[in-house]
Amino acid sequence: MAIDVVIPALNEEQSLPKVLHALPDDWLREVVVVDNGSTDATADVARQGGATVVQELQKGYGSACLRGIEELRENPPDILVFIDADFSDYPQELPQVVAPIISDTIDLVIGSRTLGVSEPGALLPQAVVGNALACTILRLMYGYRFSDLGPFRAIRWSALEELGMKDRDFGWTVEMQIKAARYGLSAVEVPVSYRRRLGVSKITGTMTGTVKASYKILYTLFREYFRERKR
Ligand SMILES: Nc1nc2c(ncn2[C@@H]2O[C@H](COP(=O)(O)OP(=O)(O)OP(=O)(O)O)[C@@H](O)[C@H]2O)c(=O)[nH]1
Ligand SMILES: [Mg+2]
Repeated sequence: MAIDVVIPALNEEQSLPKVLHALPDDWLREVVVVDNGSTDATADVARQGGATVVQELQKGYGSACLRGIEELRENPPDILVFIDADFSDYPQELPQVVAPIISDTIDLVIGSRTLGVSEPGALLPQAVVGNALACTILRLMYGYRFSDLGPFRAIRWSALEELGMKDRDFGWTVEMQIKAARYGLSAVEVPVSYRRRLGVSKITGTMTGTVKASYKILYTLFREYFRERKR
């Protein structure tokens, strides 16, 4: 099976080389780094690390992920993996994250930081609370049991196309999970490890990032739910 990786990156020159280095090359066909208007050497270090670099001018985590998908659509992989550029995740755990798709009929695998081991202080309290709340709401709505909205995840390409992902910023991760529930995809979680990020936080480590992300995650959950009920 062909496996590709998309890495959204905004000013991550320090951490991105480590992520690229730790990804298991022999498992992968292509690694796409989506540079979202970085003002540092993110694009250069990505190229040096052997990644395909594409630029997305519209800011936002979801925008970057969508651009990465667009890039691969002409010759898509069987499985697409998403991972952050901040070296919080352990890229060498990729085989565990894709395993359920390869060996089973699973469509979506979430790397759960709640089930795995996190370095103290890596998962900020606001992330722990926010993720627990979002996952509880999702369980009440659809009975799908997730424990995290983690960024390290894998999805079967055909399932990804079915979902028609749209979110351009913070709602990206939860959109994928609630749509998976709405469309009845098979989803599982695997434990992943997590450590404190290198470089500067863009989302959870900042006040505005946390407020915007929390709002957008809850809004996305209810929007999708009521859309479904209307139909
Ligand atoms: N392309 C793109 N990537 C972004 C944007 N904002 C954040 N990122 C990337 O998305 C990933 C997650 O951002 P982080 O700042 O680590 O957010 P977080 O994981 O919620 O917070 P931390 O706990 O501080 O790590 C990183 O790889 C960032 O470089 C954006 O607007 N565009
Ligand atoms: Mg992070």
